[in-house]
Amino acid sequence: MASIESVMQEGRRFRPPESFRARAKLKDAADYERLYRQSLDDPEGFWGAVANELHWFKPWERVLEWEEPFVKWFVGGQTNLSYNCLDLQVERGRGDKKAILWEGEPGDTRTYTYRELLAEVSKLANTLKGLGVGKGDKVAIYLPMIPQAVIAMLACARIGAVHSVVFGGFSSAALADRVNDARAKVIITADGGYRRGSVFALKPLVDEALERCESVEHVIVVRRGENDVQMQPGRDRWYHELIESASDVCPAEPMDAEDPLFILYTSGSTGKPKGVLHTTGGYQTYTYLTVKYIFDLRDDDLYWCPADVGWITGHSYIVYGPLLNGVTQLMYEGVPTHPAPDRHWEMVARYGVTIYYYAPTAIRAFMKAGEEYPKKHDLSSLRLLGTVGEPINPEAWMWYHRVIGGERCPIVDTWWQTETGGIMITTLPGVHDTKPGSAGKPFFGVDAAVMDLEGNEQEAGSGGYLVIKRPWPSMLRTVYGDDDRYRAQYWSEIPHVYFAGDGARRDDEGYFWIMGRVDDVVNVSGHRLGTAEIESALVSHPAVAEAAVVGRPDEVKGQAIVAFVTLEGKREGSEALYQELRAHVTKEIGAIARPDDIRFADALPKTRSGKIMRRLLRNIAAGEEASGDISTLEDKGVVEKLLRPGVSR
Ligand code: 6R9
Repeated sequence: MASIESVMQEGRRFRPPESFRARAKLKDAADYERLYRQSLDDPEGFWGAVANELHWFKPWERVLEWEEPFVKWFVGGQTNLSYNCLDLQVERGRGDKKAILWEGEPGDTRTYTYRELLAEVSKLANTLKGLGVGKGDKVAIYLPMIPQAVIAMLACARIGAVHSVVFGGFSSAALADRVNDARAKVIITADGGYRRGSVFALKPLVDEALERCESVEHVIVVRRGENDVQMQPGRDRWYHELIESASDVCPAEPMDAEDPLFILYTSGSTGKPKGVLHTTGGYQTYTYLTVKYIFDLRDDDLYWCPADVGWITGHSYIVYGPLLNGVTQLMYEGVPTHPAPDRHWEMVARYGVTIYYYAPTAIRAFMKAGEEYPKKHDLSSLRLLGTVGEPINPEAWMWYHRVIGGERCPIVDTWWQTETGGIMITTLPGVHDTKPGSAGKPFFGVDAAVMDLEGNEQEAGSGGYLVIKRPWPSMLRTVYGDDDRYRAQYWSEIPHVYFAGDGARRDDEGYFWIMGRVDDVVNVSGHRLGTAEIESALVSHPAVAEAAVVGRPDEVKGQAIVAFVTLEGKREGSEALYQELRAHVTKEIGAIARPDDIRFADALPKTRSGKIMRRLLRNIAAGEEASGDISTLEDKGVVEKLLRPGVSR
């Protein structure tokens, strides 16, 4: 809470630097106001015009059909995202322009022009077709950050297969759950990839997952780590062998605007991750426009978003949005601190990166490592910075502005979600003043508000729930296979509006200040995790009777994971069990979900109706007084014990 209060008192603001504004696509508040008004008054006219900047095989009949909570955009139109990312760029004279400058962690490099990328994508698309993959089939992608991750996504989009990218840091169990939920027919993976100077294996995790997945017929394996892997005859094939004989011409399949493009799993407040479903026409239109205006792209920019394609940021702002705009981008395989904490700055200087878009947690880690690292490099090529994934505290914002941006680069703090598909709230870099800690204003077409649970809009300055009052083009269409869950989760908490799950307030200039999740979702280093998921991983261990997981404020990660655990029978907590439970969660979900702290308790604080009092546990985890109303607590002795030193590991 302390951090929220300090944000509410934040009064600093920064004008767009004149040098930036002079060349910006949009530079006046009036431009923004006019376009924003138009986007709300005439969404069909506004989005129709934007969509027409891309290629359509067949024009749509209607721009928008809304039957709450189900939306259709560009009804009857046919298009293809892979076509728009590749063929269209070649047609527009960008064939020889570099699309991707890739660098592996060990320092090896590879580049693709738009024409070369089109050829590679077509080869893999033909290969997939040869394996019997067609329109509507699901393909799981489980890869390190190598160019084949982008190629695989575009190859799926080209033939109308639906991709489901699973972050390479997820465990085999998490992979199996996702593969089974989508009933994927093919998995595209690699032997391994580089991370912190050594190879991590992926293929063995796929082998393990596949013991539980019946839908998978083929596994395509990219050679990257050169680590030993077992290839199962008939099922597993090497990528390089398969594409060798494939034709590099593969016409893009005309897709209905509402045909599914991808499923991406994300955590919610209940145990099972949700398959967020995005479709084709609206998603491409929205990601295209957001990149164009929010990153204010110019043809000579070198754009870099060092996220992973396993997250929505990678989907929308590494793959689709940037390529739809014909940008040249840098892509990097490894961690920012290898071999030293200046890896990113060294790369920014060496390549001449102009736009850099990354997570607050990384900025806080860079800050902690010390400004001598960025200071070693010439960062003068940078002209625009961005952040995504979690609230940025004003101190980190100021450091980013001063040390990385040299006080000359606007910062766009972009609020959005897996479900929203694209950036929803941000400043426009040539238009708006920035205020450290505030994401800014709604993007075109976004009718955002702050409400109470009854649906009353809150006055400026008052906190409430962040909602969106009408559909936008890249809105999720449903939770894959579960329309009821979609309706219940997003369109029922507050009547007739999209419920984002974040707390927020709006100031008297219409700037939004996001205050973090209001549900049981924790944000650890920008990774979104459901506490229920981690709890269910913990209780699947035989020693654990009950578990409650909460977030605790953390200087670098934003939030750290604290688990309160009661044990079966007469078992006692110990260092060994602590390590064992951490390893168990890593195996069940992945290292990103590993608790930072496990407190062994005799009992968990519960209300008389048996609900675990999470708010109280959050206070205890944060080392705060157990404040607030504990009158419904069943056994007050439980809290006293939890507060006493010695109960934690
Ligand atoms: C894109 C992405 C979504 C959640 C969201 C919110 C938090 C994202 C933010 C931010 C404050 C920002 N979040 N951007 N909070 N300011 N600029 O991160 O998607 O992984 O689905 O997470 O992240 O809490 O609800 P996702």
